[in-house]
Amino acid sequence: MTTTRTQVAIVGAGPSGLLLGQLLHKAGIDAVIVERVSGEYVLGRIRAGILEQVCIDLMDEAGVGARMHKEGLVHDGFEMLFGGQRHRVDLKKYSGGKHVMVYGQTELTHDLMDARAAAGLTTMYEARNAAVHDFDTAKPYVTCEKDGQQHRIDCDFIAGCDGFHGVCRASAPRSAIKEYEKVYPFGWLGLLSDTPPVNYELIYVNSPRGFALCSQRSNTRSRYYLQVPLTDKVEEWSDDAFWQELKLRLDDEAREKIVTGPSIEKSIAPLRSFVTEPMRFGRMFLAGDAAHIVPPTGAKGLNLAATDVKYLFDALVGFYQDKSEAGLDDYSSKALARIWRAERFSWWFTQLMHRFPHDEAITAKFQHAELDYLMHSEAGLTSIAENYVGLPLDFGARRA
Ligand code: RFL
Ligand code: PHB
Repeated sequence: MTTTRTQVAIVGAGPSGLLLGQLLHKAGIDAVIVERVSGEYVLGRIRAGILEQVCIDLMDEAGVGARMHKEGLVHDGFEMLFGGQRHRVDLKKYSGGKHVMVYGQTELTHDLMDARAAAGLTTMYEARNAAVHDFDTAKPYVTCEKDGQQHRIDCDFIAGCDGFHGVCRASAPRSAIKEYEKVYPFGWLGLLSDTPPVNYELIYVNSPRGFALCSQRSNTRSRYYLQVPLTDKVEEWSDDAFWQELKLRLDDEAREKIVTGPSIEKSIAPLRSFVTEPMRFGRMFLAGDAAHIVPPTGAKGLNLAATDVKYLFDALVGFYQDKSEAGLDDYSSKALARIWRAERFSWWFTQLMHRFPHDEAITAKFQHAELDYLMHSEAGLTSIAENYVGLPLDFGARRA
């Protein structure tokens, strides 16, 4: 058994863990990250694509924003297609000048990994059987195995950044935790291809055949999604079948313009809304997907993870630099207030855009009427835009 000591032991090297590690490093706080899989495996997961301003700002605060600003695509709006017609949501106009940025989770993770490696910071990849101990005391620790060797990491705090299937949330006492969950009766089949995007801005589609999304990673790389039944298997979907179905859900202009090509990646993601309360258990704090999941319709998952990290980082800085526990005490309630707002928006946007099994014909009519109202109302457009670009970090406080 080797024993090391650090201030913050972080479980999970996804975006949450890596961003927290980088921010702490910049503030002179020591952290060790323990990750179950390899770095290549983490980078191979194709996930989020849209960054809100708070996430962009955090990458800058962590000192890793240079490539993102060079390569990221600024989007001032997106389009909604329903009833054969496209309508634009002008994010800039309706959110007081804000925008979002197209920059894939893979790229963001890459930048954080590179910065961590360049600073010589410790990430234990392929660490098996991680376990968290004594977080109800002032001397918590993490254990794991790597290359047949047992490791123990003594720390002041544990950051549970280990995603939905991680060990941290699972180790919290059942009597102290409450979980809220909704599983949707469909999934998203995603396809990545080296073809130019069909449109500069994203197109969210409500069609009689189900939801579709035209997204992208760059000017030469597209990401498209189709709502599919949960029973579908990715192997059953040839590239040709995917393109054919996507075209059926688009409008004439997009159908004619779309450039198809071989997939680089294809996968089905289930859709879920999930929240854990609280997010603190003594000296263990959950952040990101370890504590909550949103359906991807509002592009909120990665951005919410980033704001959890911001709140946790500020709380840890308060502890180490100002000897104050106030931030740590407030972390859970502050993060959860923001999380529930994003959960509400993601759930609402999901039910507005998808076909649910056993829906009556009237449901599609209600959806169209709501979409039609939203696209022609200043209040409706403002509501969508301010939620999509991300509510300000002090949202509740400003209106209290
Ligand atoms: P992650 O990215 O899941 O990272 C957690 C890390 O913890 C590791 N881990 C462990 N390490 C050590 N010991 C253990 N016992 C461990 N158990 C797990 C894992 O290997 C992993 O590396 O969580 P994090 O960092 O909180 O980041 C959150 C984001 O990844 C997530 O919110 C988004 O990707 C959600 N999401 C999407 N969000 C969007 O905004 N737009 C999207 O299009 C989108 N697509 C997706 C998604 C999430 C998906 N998942 C989780 C199934 C598509 C998928 C398939
Ligand atoms: C993506 O590009 O993967 C993406 C974009 C917007 C969403 C969901 C996913 O709402």
